[in-house]
Amino acid sequence: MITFHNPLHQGHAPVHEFFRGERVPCFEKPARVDYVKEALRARGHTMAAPDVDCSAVLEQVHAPRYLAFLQTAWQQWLALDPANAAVQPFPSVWPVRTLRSDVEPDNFVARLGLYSMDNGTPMAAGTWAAAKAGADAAASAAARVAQGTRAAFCCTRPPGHHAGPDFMGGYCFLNNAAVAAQTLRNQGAQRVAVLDVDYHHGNGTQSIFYDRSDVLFISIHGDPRTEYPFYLGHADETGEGVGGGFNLNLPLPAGTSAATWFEALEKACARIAEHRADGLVISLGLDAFEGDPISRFALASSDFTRLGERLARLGLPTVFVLEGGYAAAELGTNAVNVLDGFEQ
Ligand code: SP5
Ligand code: ZN
Repeated sequence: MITFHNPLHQGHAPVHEFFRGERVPCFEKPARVDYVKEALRARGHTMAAPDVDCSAVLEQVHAPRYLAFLQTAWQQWLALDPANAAVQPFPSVWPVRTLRSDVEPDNFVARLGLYSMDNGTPMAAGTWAAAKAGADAAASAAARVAQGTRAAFCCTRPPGHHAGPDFMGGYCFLNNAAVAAQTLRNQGAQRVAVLDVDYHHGNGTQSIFYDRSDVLFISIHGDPRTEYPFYLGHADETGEGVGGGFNLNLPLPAGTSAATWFEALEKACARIAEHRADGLVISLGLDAFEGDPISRFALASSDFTRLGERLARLGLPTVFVLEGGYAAAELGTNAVNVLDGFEQ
């Protein structure tokens, strides 16, 4: 399968994140994509650099003030103190209920809170460049599919599905899957479906398309009553306005077996067929894997082949976008199993 990789992903290399009050090494690390690229090469997939500038599409899915902030965030951080080059900024205050989110404080860390949903999304010097090149790779994959190629894969990090219209979160900065879906729409698809199979609910993608009927969003994920991102992804979220009925959440309890997971996949596939989608984006998180260190589903590596086979039977032009998956050494096998299952 033609794969668009992100040539700048290694510039996004924050060192630590917070977990239970402790600083721990980042789960979302450059080696993840290196393992996927290694498996792609070993199994004969074609690799290409991004050939589309997604800037105009980014403005269709993200707010201008968020994009402006993100683009220069690291320089703003260094302007406070050159020694900050060796330190990761973390937000400390968030504009929750009753606080104002229409003001943009002069204080950088306060602005970081305005544009973040959590303190679990560390930035580094090359974060903007990496996120932008990744979104370019997603747009490139979608453009290739819009031009008639059956399927394409965007192999990138940082991931994207937690990034909402105007915020980062969950290791995500720019919503690559939303960029892919919007690119398909811009280039002729009438009805797109985004199916998110990452262990975590794709809250960002849901929010971006929540009031739209042209992009159906479906997610199979750990029940947010116990799993991140907690505050979205519940079964009663079905869309709003003309988007009513065009959002389907299929939360499953932590510990769910592969058999039950595939039952949810059947529901998702039935809804995609009912939508008469003419383009499909898969938010391809591999953290439903039984060996994932931060997730609690039980898919085996062979189940990812089965996932690819089932998605192929939808018969749709398909863009795969890499999301999460933290069992780094198995990530290549699991991701490429989906692609090979799709193509066999
Ligand atoms: C793209 C993606 O998969 N983002 C996931 C973000 C999850 N961030 C919260 C991590 C919480 C880790 N909980 C670990 C429990 C380990 N026992
Ligand atoms: Zn995830």
